[in-house]
Amino acid sequence: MKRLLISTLAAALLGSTLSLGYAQAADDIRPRMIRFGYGLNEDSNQGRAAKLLAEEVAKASGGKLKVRTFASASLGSDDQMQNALIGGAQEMMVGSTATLVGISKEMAVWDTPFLFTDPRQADQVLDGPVGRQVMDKLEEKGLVGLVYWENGFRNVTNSARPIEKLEDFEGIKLRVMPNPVFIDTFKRMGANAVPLPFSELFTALETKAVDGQENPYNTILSSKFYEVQKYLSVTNHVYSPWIVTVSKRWWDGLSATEQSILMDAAEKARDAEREDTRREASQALAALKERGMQINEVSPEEIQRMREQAQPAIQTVIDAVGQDLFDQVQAEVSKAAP
Ligand code: 2Q2
Repeated sequence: MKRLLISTLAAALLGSTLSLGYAQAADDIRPRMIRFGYGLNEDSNQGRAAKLLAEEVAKASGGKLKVRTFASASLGSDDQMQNALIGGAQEMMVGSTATLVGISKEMAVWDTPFLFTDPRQADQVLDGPVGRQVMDKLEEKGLVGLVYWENGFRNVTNSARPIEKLEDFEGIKLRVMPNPVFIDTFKRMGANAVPLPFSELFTALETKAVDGQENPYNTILSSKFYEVQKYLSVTNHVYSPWIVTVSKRWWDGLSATEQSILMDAAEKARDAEREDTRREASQALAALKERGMQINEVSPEEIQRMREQAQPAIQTVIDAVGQDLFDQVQAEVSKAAP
């Protein structure tokens, strides 16, 4: 009996040693250092969510998985980090979906001007099947998308004049994300659209290399654009998602347990981040006014004119993502109508 027990134990031990030799046991957690980069500073909605994600991962892994956060593009711009993930030199990041279109063209579907009218509508579509489908396209390019976070509705700031009507864009040197749809949209509005990575934006505004930019209230506040921009014009011309991505090369070597710890933490951080972002956005206009910005709401009639002017840029989206995906997203948006 005893001998039988011993030999069974020995066989079990041998079995597990052998299988460990080939692949990591599915429920294993190994000590790992995970570099998580992002572009905004620590004291931003992006920074707070990154910190929360790191805390959740530490908690769930008993401290074995250590997410080390790198703020302010200290690991590089969105583009540079994406390539580091693909090559396996960095594990994790959060950045704009709009900066991913050079790698995965389907991401451009979120660049459709005026696609969403309400953040909850965006949540439904992004977290639903079509959002997942677009995200899953990243895998063939060496990235794994975990979740979408909220960057938010974008608004225009500049140092030349308030944008009250379409014609006010004329000749404004406007920094845009390096993204064909954004470039096209703002050229059509009459602006001189200059693509630049976010990490170069503050300096470009400060030195007047560009006159303006467009980003959600939260970023205008946390990146202190109010120090170098006078006018904020409420256009809400597009809803910008952020996306948490990991290196596929690295992800494929994780155990199922490690993967689910990271996924759960990314989701928890997403829910908290969206709340935080919406709360902050609701108070941001007052805060920006206090800091000296001159704010104007663009009238619905002028928004309509801008919308019509931007309409042909939608063809740029369709050319990138295909009519099928474009239509599918439109259908999901109407289903999710607020
Ligand atoms: O204008 C931008 O580039 C921003 O909207 C994004 O927030 C920026 O790309 C961040 O993703 C930087 O990490």
